[in-house]
Amino acid sequence: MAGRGSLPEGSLFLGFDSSTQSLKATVLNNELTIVASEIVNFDSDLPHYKTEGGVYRDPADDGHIYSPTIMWVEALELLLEKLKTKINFSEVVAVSGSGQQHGSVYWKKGSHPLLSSLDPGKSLLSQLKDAFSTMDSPIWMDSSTTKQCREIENAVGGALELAKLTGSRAYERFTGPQIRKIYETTPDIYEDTERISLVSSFMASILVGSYASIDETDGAGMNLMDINQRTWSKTVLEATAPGLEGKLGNLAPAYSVAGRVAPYFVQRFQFDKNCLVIQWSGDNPSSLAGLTLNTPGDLAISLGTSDTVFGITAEAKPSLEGHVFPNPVEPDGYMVMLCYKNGSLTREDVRNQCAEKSWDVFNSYLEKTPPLNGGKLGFYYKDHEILPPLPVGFHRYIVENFNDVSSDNVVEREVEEFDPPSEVRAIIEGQMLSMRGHAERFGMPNPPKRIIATGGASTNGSILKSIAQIFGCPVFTVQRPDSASLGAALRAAHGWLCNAEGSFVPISCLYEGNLEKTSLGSKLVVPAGEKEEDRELLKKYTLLMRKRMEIERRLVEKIGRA
Ligand code: ADP
Ligand code: XUL
Repeated sequence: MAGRGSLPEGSLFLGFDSSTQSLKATVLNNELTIVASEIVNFDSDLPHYKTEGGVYRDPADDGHIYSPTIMWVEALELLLEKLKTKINFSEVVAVSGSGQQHGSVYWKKGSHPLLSSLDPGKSLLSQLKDAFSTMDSPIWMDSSTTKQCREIENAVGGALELAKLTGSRAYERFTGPQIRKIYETTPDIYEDTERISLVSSFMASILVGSYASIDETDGAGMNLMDINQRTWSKTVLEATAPGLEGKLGNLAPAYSVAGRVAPYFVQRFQFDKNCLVIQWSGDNPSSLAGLTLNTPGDLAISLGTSDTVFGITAEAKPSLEGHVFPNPVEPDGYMVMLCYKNGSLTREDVRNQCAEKSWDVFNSYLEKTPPLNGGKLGFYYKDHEILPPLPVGFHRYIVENFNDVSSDNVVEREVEEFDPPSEVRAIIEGQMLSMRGHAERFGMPNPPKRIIATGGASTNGSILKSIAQIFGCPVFTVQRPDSASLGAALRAAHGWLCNAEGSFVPISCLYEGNLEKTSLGSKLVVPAGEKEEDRELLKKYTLLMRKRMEIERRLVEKIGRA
């Protein structure tokens, strides 16, 4: 067996990430080096579901966005099939995973016996297709529950009270409001549900062949968990739907064991029968683990389907903006996070409209336009935005006189359109200015000591350059942009070690003093500008950021979701 911090020779740790557009896997060996990775893209590998970006948009219900639950099951089978040509599953000693946060799955009454006696001679798909009380899983992109959000907030004494209790005010995508909508609009489905899983605990349930607990970190994305006690809050449960606690099961820390892998996977894929399944958690929390984010001055920016900004903190200080979740790799600390819906898909739209559907052209436009974009400020909401709560729409302004930093005369005028290169710069600068403004307002480090960028768009050096200029700090990346599945593999190792030691062990024990030799080390990609002209530029960005926050506030007052 392993001594403290060491993992058994020849062992593998498998991490999944069930995200919006794909299911990914990363495999680490006992030296924490990546030995394999694989992906199933929902649209292209499972075209029969006819999803776009992994989701369905309901034309009859504005903001209702969901995914077919069973697609995630089929994706898991396909990914395991692909992966078995690359690794020997019998060497895997622990598996974990991450899921897109907030999305939920509704197990039909009587499904547990089905789940716990899967026949290895048959596909998962054929056996689980009738196990759900609804085939549609609401996901994080959904914004159709504003009414339920207000109902829940009012029932507990207001938005701030709910934030203090659960770590966040009510958000449309959070699972509690989603459950309440199902209870209110389709009570028969609610009634017919014996267990509600998150995407994370759903996938863990399949792997252990029994209902897995919701982990405390992803559980904090439901508006149902007491953030200080890490137990379900009776007050909010009552405000959400009757009889809910029984449908949720227990909570568990993210580093605890969900169970041993089910016989189905032992017989069909030759997993070892002692292989542990460590609780799955959310994708952002798993990224936090994968980026080895453990310094309060560091900030992570994830540019995936959603854009998120997150960091760690010792104390929970929830407010009306942003989210507080338990740190997934520590028993006491917290992670703080901001989330944007208009991330990569909205950038892709602008790229397709203005830059010949090519990231190279997009980047050449970014490079040929000057920083600050001549004061052109854009707000691009292809989907109803989360932060700020604004509806679909593009808004463009030109800010004048901001070159004189001391001027009180900084005014903006609204315009219809920008030329294509300016549009490209405006969507990038706009998002980074918004992140900086909101991060400061939420009490995140200002300026950060460094930013670690991750997610699909973090491979884009031109975007990273803008981040460094706007935040005024160095930008780092890790070896691979899919830090969520990497983090899940690392969490699998962490959970395995905690289990072997019989008590909690800090995750840093796995890599301390050795990080650069593993696949987890980060590298500097854009240094902070140290010249006088860089400092001048930063001051101007600060001014533009304030202006942007002011325009945004007015937009929210005028057209925001109440
Ligand atoms: P998910 O949230 O599904 O895990 P990913 O982190 O895999 O998403 O990111 C996928 C996104 O990355 C795609 O939608 C794509 O727009 C974006 N992307 C990929 N390459 C680039 C690039 N060079 N520049 C900007 N964005 C990119
Ligand atoms: C976080 C959020 C998104 C999803 C995307 O609150 O809604 O980042 O986790 O997968």
